[in-house]
Amino acid sequence: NFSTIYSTDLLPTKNGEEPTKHFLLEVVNILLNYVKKSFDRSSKVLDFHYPHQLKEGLEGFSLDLPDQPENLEQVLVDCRDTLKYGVKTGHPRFFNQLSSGLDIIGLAGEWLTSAANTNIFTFEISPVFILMEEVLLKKMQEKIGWPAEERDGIFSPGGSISNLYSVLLARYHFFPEVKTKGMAAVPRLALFTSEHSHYSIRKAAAVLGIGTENVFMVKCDERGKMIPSELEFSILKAKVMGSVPFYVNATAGTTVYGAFDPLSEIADVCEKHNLWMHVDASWGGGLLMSKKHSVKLKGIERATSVTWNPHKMMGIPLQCSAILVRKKGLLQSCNQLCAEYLFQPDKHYDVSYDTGDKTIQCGRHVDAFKFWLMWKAKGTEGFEAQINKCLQNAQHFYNELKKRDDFELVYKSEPEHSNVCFWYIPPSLKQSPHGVERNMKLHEVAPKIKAKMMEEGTTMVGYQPLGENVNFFRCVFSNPATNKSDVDFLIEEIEVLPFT
Ligand code: ABU
Repeated sequence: NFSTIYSTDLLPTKNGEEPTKHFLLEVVNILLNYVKKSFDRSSKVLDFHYPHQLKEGLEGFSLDLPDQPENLEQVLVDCRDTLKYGVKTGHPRFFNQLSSGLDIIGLAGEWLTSAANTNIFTFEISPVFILMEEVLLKKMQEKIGWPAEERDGIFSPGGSISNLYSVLLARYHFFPEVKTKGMAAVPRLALFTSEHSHYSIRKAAAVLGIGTENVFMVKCDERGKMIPSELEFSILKAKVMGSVPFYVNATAGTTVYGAFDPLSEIADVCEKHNLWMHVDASWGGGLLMSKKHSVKLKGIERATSVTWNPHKMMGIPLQCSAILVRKKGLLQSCNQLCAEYLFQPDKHYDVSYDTGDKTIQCGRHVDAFKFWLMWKAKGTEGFEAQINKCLQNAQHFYNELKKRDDFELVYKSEPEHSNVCFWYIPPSLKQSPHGVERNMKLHEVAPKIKAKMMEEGTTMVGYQPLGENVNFFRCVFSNPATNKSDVDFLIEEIEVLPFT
């Protein structure tokens, strides 16, 4: 009975050990139930409620914060309800996001990390985690294929921040005076990324004072891959306009199509024009773990920096992202400010392990441990097997859609990554001639089906327009719990969900 117990009865209160144990065991029970439900195909992916319904409060679940403490019975109800009204991203039928899945070892790693509750800026307070981060960065850089003496890197809070680091480092590499003198000391810069690349490159240009107008969006082919001759054309155009090209982002696994830019050809262009080559492998980096699929990233070893998000294809619990750099010492010189209360140079150990000053943050969450623990538990082969399985699911889905006349694929070639993009063509549109009118109607189909899907809670898949293409579904597979039967379920569900 927790109704008479309050947080003040728990440790470190005297005699708090027993209530603490019972409370935490009850929390574990709630979580175990959630884990079981997440993998149970007869349970829903989500129990959807609109914002106003959640705000109004549901059956004893209120978001309001009290002045008086609530008892632990209520706290446990709040824990249960928070999970009940959330989205089960570990459910085998959740296809909505690039990051999904519920890995038990990863979960244990996250619990342990929270219990340790430390900051990974210095060896002083994170001795074990700092060394684990170093081990992981080394393994990832080995997969990329960089020589040991040139490698550097750091974990960061997500792919967008890792990409921001790459632009920051490239600018500092070419114009180191920017750190002290600011943009007044820098000419008008130009950077290049494909029209299918992630918006974080443009965001980095905005945040860093370069300006989004100085980001050249390079044309892609039908498959969403950057066209190297178009890159070269854009570089020459920028030069004619009086700008100074300095940075190219190539994408290994675009967000929507899952396309891989031709990295070797892009590297040739970068070499020719002396530009920094970054590879945003946030999504595609995981494929480096697979002997079968790593060939899709051929040329990544020629990049100067790489973003890789293990929280996507490798299934590490959010968040886990790394910026990897092939210029040892650059992160430190670019970002260090030597705060004396943290980074004392006269400590009694090798202070190069105080990695915090390489970053643009001060406090830093430990994202390394859960990743390290999962690698221990699965081995490289375990990651390889789960990634191969996800790509097999995508291939199966693509093959099934191809057979049906009520689905149309957005790009015709086979998936390279685990993204499959498609339109559902309802009976009412089957006979419509292709053209503006049909497109206008088709544009409304995916959002309507998605709304129904969320209300029913049976599955979740994303949609978006892209370029000339009206709204289409993007299905992605990153959850190793998903089987072919779940893929078949999605197809049937889209066909039977009534929408008007
Ligand atoms: N690039 C952030 C994640 C995007 C997605 O899950 O669709």
